Amino acid sequence: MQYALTLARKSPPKPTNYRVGALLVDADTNVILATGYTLECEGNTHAEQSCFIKLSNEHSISEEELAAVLPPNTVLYTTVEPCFKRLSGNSSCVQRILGYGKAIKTIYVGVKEPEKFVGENTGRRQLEDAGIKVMLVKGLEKEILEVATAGHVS
Ligand code: HJL
Ligand code: ZN
Repeated sequence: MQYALTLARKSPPKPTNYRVGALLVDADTNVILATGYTLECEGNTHAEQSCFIKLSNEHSISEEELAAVLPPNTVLYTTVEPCFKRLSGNSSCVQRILGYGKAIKTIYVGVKEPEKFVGENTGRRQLEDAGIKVMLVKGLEKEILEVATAGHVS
């Protein structure tokens, strides 16, 4: 989670989103499969989405095919819980993750999403209903939120 926070700090501040850092890890070997931060990849990209895009590109497959190359014990670390809805109307990271079936087994989350943009994030429930574990990691909330909201007007 410390590393995810370091990644979040690389994201350019933008008043209408959160600056988030994320990584995909093979929990069996502790190998980092991909890292990402908000707006890292081209376009209006989220941190988790950037991980998915970068790893798919590495394997020369489409983002939708990613599950095929994920190890059996893949976990996702993200400073802010995966979005369930986006003001921009782009597909949410929860939808993307659900699209991979149970390829991602556990998601470690640094903070729940503040209710500023899209109200209560109901994504956790959807993920858990699909058999994906969502674990809140305590201890870095203050730093994560400071980084996430840098550049916000209020
Ligand atoms: C997560 C990110 C990111 C957010 N959440 N988990 N990772 N930026 O990289 C969630 C927030 C959306 C806004 C605006 N932020 O980003 O709800 O413009 O950023 O599609 O709803 O939507 P867009
Ligand atoms: Zn997202």
